[in-house]
Amino acid sequence: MSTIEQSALRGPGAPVRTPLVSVVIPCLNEAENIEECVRRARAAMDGANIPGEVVVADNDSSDGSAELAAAAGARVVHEPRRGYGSAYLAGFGAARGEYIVMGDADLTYDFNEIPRFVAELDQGAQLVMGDRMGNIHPGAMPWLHRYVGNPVLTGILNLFFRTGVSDAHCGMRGFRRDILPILDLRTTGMEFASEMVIRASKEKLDIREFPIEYHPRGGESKLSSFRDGWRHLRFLLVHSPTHLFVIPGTVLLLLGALIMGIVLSEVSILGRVWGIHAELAGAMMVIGGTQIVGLGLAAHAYGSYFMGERDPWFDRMRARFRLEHGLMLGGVLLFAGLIMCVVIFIAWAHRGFADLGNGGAAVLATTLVILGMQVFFTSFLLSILGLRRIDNAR
Ligand SMILES: Nc1nc2c(ncn2[C@@H]2O[C@H](COP(=O)(O)OP(=O)(O)OP(=O)(O)O)[C@@H](O)[C@H]2O)c(=O)[nH]1
Ligand SMILES: [Mg+2]
Repeated sequence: MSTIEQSALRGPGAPVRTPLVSVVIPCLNEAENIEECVRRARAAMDGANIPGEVVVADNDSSDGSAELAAAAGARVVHEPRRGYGSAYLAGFGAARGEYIVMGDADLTYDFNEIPRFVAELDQGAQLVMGDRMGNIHPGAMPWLHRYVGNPVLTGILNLFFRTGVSDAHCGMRGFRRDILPILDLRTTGMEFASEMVIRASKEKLDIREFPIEYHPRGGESKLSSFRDGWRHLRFLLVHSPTHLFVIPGTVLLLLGALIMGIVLSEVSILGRVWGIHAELAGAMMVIGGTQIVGLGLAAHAYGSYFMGERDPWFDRMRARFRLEHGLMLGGVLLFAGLIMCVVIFIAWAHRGFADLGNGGAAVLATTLVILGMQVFFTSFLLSILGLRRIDNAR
């Protein structure tokens, strides 16, 4: 029996101690729309016989939105700290329903969809996302958001985190309230929308979606294209050290090594043998790439050891490589570089300290010395980051 049916069976006179659904609406100066939003949310639940409440999380509105929401029948919670995420966190904290349905206070979302979200949750979904992309009404979303911001940011989010969600910024969603401790949401701004999807996906929750309509907004938009777009992008990058550091660093390192190999083997490419300038560029890429990969490993270690993140890739690395492997590799590179320096010096002495040669070997020798130091000391850093682990002898 569905939870709606169970609740309906309690009958109109029976006391319903906890509402089944809390519709939570974040609100910042939405006097033009908030009453109608509350009324529509209420009507949708009453019409479907869903016991529920409407919670408006007011972000210190100065236009009387909070009073209007309360007069329309909402329970109002006040959150003085500005931001879409802050408002939602306050609203979630006050919600009492088993399910929470989220929607903006601007009449862009159709609250008649509430029963569909509830039905999906009843059937076992833990997070249900609306997908606006095929049903955007004229004037509802600016061109820049429709064709650039939303698809690009959703594309990056899915590339990094493989959530499979079609419209990661859709503000109408439903979820079971008991997933909140699992999600452990923290962000305060618009990036809250991304955080929720990424956390749910990382925790392998049952995420479902269905198409909904998106209507033109009443009142003034609170979204700032570039500031909020950047907040989303920044969130995606700092939560994926693999894409921020490890992949770009590895590509740079391999490309640099290839260029150095071409120069040192003196093969003719593009009609000429490459010289010391190409080798310097290659060396710069190898050194920079190694540094970036090292930072990525440290970021993975931080996430895994200090943030308690599940990180199968890093766990596999840790199982395969111990501190001593890194020290050995660093030591070998350092030793090879130093030996080359000595050889160059002896050859120079043999020439009576006159001609130092074209410098090609010296660039390789210094690159090896720098790499050796980077690998040696980064290995120690990774080991230090893991000191608090029980199996900390790695
Ligand atoms: N941006 C923002 N929104 C807030 C804040 N506090 C509450 N909100 C509410 O969060 C919801 C989302 O803001 P919107 O301006 O609708 O942003 P959006 O839906 O991405 O953009 P539009 O398509 O223009 O509506 C609205 O209901 C706001 O009233 C805040 O500090 N900043
Ligand atoms: Mg909106």
